Amino acid sequence: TSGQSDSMDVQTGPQIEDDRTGFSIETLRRAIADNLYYIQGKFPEIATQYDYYMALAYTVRDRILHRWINTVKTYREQDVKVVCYLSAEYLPGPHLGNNLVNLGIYPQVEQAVRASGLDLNALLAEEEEPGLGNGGLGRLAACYMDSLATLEIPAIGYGIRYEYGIFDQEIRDGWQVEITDKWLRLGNPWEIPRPENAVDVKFGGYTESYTDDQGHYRVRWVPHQVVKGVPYDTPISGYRVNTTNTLRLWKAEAPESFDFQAFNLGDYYGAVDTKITSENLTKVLYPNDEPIQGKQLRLEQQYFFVSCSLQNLLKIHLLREDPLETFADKFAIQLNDTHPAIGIAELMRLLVDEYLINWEIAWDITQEAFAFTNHTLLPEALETWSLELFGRLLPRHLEIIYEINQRFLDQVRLKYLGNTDKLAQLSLLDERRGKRIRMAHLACVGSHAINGVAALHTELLKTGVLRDFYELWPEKFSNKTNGVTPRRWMVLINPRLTQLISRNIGESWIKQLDDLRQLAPLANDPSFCHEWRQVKRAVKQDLADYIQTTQGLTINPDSIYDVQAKRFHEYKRQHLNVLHIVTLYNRIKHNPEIEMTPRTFIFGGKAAPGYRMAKLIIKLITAVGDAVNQDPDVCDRIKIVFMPDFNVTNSQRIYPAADLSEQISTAGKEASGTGNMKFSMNGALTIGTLDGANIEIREAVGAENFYLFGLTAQEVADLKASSYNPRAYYDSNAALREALDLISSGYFSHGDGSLFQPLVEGLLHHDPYLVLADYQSYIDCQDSVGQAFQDQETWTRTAILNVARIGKFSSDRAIREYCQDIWHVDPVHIKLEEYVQAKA
Ligand code: B1H
Repeated sequence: TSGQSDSMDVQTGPQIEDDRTGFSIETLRRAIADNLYYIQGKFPEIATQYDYYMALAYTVRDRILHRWINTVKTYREQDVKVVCYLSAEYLPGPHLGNNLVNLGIYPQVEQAVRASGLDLNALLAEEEEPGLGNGGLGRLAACYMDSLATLEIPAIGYGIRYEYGIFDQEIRDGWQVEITDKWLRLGNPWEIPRPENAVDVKFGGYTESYTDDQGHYRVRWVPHQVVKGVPYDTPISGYRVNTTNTLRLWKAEAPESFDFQAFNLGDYYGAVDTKITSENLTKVLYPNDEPIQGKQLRLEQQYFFVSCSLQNLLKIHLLREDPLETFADKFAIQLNDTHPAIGIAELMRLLVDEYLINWEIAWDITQEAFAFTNHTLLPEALETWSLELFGRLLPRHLEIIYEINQRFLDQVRLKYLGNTDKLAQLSLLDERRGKRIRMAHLACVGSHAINGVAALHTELLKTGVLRDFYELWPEKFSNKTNGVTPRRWMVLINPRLTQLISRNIGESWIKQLDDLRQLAPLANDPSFCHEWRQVKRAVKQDLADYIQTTQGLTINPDSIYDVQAKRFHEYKRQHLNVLHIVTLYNRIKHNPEIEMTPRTFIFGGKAAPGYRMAKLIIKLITAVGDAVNQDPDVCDRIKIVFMPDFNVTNSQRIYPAADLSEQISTAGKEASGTGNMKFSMNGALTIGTLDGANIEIREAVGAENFYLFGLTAQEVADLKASSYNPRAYYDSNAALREALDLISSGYFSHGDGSLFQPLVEGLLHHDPYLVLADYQSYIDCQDSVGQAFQDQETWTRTAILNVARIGKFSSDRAIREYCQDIWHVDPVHIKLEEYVQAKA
């Protein structure tokens, strides 16, 4: 497709410029005023900034709707193949700014807002982001939705409309406190409810068999409860194309009929009760990143949104008057980890029980339709459900899983005659530890494609958790290294850098990120390097101003901004970073005159509310900060900042300002990481281990432009196998010993030597993530970072080369690979019908 004519469509717009589609500054200004009056019901004298935000949001939404309707219409008419992304989490971030970028109307809107006597940045700041995810997995889904639309791929994202998303984090007395996220409190201008497309979802009860008219044996599921799923649609616009895909999120409600039944029986409270318990289903997101919580409500959420989505797909398919046999030619369903893997059993149930298709045909359709992405190797994150709980909630699905398993194991038996170990290892049922269903096994058996999210991760899947499946079906496996969208993570959040780049190499890189390569020769151009440094300096000043206003802390924009921003988890090793800080602090205390490159250590991230060690690490960071930031001996050579409530909105201030990106997980533990890519795109250098996508980033930018330290995944495995003794590192390393002793002594906890004991004792006696083993290598590497920063010219050159070579990590590249290798879908160009015609 030609990008040229696409943008022409957008720029020219319809012939008739009316208040709902026009792009001129005057039309936009009038539309905002109109929406303030007719949507918010306010006049300027009493309107708040939020009212104006809403008026503007609706103004932008109107312009999107026109494209959205054309998109849906085109998909319907052209009978195209559609990607269906099933994910329990989405972290799209604030919509307004992103839509302005993608529609190409940022400058016009800025002026229209100014003409209304307002400031666009102030209005953008009013938006509450939908925090419908925990971390990388949910954000990846959002980046993929952006790339799908930008590449003009027909796609629907299905998920859950949690009423309360990920909690807001506050820091009180240095500890994390969780605050309920009431993101819908003031309304959501980006969603359109579609109650007419509601579907029923069954739970509990029992199954019974019957013989149909033709004498076929059939099964019927008699549920104990029915919940209604109501879809709420949000438009996802592509960059400078008309394609606008749908993010369809399901809300649980009580079916009306149930209320009436109970009411007629005089059980008014019972009826209200049904309503309450139904609505509980989509009330709140489970806030655990990685370790899954095997709670009944969580399984209910998973089944609820998957059943709604698959029923919806079948309805669309039949509306198009396509025969069921062609279902997999029209839909490619991607499972974002195992959270929606129950979809495999649900599609079988719908086809076999409800649409009366025979098992073999239904199974072919299912396997052809589904594909599965694994996102973690951590054993505590591998989903299993007890047979007891599962059978009570989904009795029919349990039978279907037994049937799938029996047929699968029959096949395995033929291949591995007499090998009962193989059968036990591959089975969908884990017979040890009290009979559990292995969701990853269900996902593998029911899918035609299985992928990991970075090269190392995929290799470890093939030799580790999924090795038996790899041996059985090597052709199903492939790697799809993650990517992030440069529209949000460069253009939107770093306008200064964007302008500098585009002024020098044009704008093609925004859609073809590999074009950033044209920057490489400019790394040797002193005036370009000078401008680059000015941009970085200005962005660092912005963050310093923000930290000054929000926390009253002064930081030095000429210091190294050394940033670790991600969920708190022991495997991500924020405590290794702290050991470095305490080591530097000890050096200063021993020798106050010591030469040291000034550093500002910036942390951000949430801990799961029940994860005590992660919360203690947050407390340690703030405690060390309290001591070090005050200490006159330090003379501002070290500053520690904890930025509360790390979410998409707040992260957007952080990535552009970083000099150094901390990617220091224990090798083999971080499946990919995506923050690593966002930092690099904005010109930070990485200090990291050979883990996840770090390895590929290092290959892309060049080993000489990347700060590598630590054990390899193989060395980690070997060391753990040979009875690792962390205490030996403590005994033999004076600086390490001193750092740990200072923490134990109560120096950072008002003399309370017990506070950080669990942390220090854990490191000395278990240290499952090899913090002590990697300590010295990390310190040495950090020393060379400190040295290198002294030479600003070389540092800048390295930063430019990082950006010039980061093209691979665009989510556009990742999505193109999924389209070619797994989904077999093609772009569909959306032409913009004239508005008047479209309405008629
Ligand atoms: C990732 C999760 C995850 N992997 C369970 N697994 C969850 C697992 O609520 N739960 O139960 C929630 C999240 N998240 C992350 O996925 C990886 O750790 C990152 O390395 C990776 O970059 C990201 C996207 O692939």
